[in-house]
Amino acid sequence: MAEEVKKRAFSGVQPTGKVTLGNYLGAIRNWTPLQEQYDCLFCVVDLHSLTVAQVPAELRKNTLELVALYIACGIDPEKSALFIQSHVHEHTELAWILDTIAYVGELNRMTQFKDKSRKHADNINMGLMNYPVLMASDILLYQAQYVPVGKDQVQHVELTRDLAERFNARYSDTFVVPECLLSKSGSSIKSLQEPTAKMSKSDPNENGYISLSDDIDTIRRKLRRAVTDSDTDAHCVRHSADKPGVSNLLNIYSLCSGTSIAEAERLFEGKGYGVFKDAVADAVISVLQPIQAEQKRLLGDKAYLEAVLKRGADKASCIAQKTLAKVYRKVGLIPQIR
Ligand code: ATP
Ligand code: LTN
Repeated sequence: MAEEVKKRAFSGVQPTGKVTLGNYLGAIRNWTPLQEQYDCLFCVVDLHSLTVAQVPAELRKNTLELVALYIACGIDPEKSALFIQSHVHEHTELAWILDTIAYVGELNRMTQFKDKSRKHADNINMGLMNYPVLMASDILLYQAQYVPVGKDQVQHVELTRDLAERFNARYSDTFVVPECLLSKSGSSIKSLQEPTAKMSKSDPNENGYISLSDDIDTIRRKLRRAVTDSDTDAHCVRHSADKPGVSNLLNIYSLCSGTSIAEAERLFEGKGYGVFKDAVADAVISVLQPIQAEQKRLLGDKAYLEAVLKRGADKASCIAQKTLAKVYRKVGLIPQIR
């Protein structure tokens, strides 16, 4: 009997700074269940990180820590390909071809490019502008149908779709046109200090985010300090648009404890923000503690991590080579005789 061909899913996180609870609840956590259904590739996108200035030794450390974190969060290297983007050179090669069909105007309009240009006004480099094209290359190289990401990446996936369709129209059907997979409540976790902005690992205010490596005391302190809303019913734990701070905490509580928002509202009725924030901290700690312990254990076993990365890159390369060869042929490049 012919083996059923599984659809593919691809995603990645940059090894910059500290991975946040937003990255976990919005992206990484949602990857694990996909492994049962799809042929998954999960990548540490180190080349993307270079678009903002990095300290080389820190980048190396962050990259390995992120690999260990993926596994600690439930990515199973037996089921999914786990690899580092720079280990598969086809990513940058395909990005060049896609560059030739991407318009400066559309890249200029990308929200993340505009945000990062504002934040790093002294370093608005070509890589920063090209970032979404490299991301499109990551996805299209593997003919991935699904891309599980947080809300802030939807625009980039839409550009990826546009590039795939443009290439297919110009050179005949080549790429699978991918779709975003968004989790319902985790797709946009907000800053603890500014609950209308997303929780971001590059936030200069460390109290705005919970890092996956924060210890118990830090997690409690940050959640106690979280901005709640100053309204008349100041102690009413309720999810609503006029209470962005409390709603964000309720979201986090619900995702970490498995309790529905409505149930949580009932649970904390009349209890006040202090009790509620402590309960959110307990829920977050119960999720993060086992992940931290497992990540630490894995980082002590470099040989295992290296073997995982080698296997992951070998599997990814096999697929990437096929797609790139097809693309080179379609655009009219002559294959090298070997
Ligand atoms: P930076 O702050 O440097 O822009 P980041 O925190 O956005 O980084 P990325 O590596 O760019 O982190 O994102 C990794 C994944 O995490 C993406 O899928 C992104 O959509 C998701 N993500 C990031 N922040 C959040 C958030 N606050 N809520 C939900 N998902 C998020
Ligand atoms: N831009 C993404 C990271 C990223 C990515 C990808 C996500 C790079 N390449 C491919 C999904 C698929 C971000 O989260 N900032």
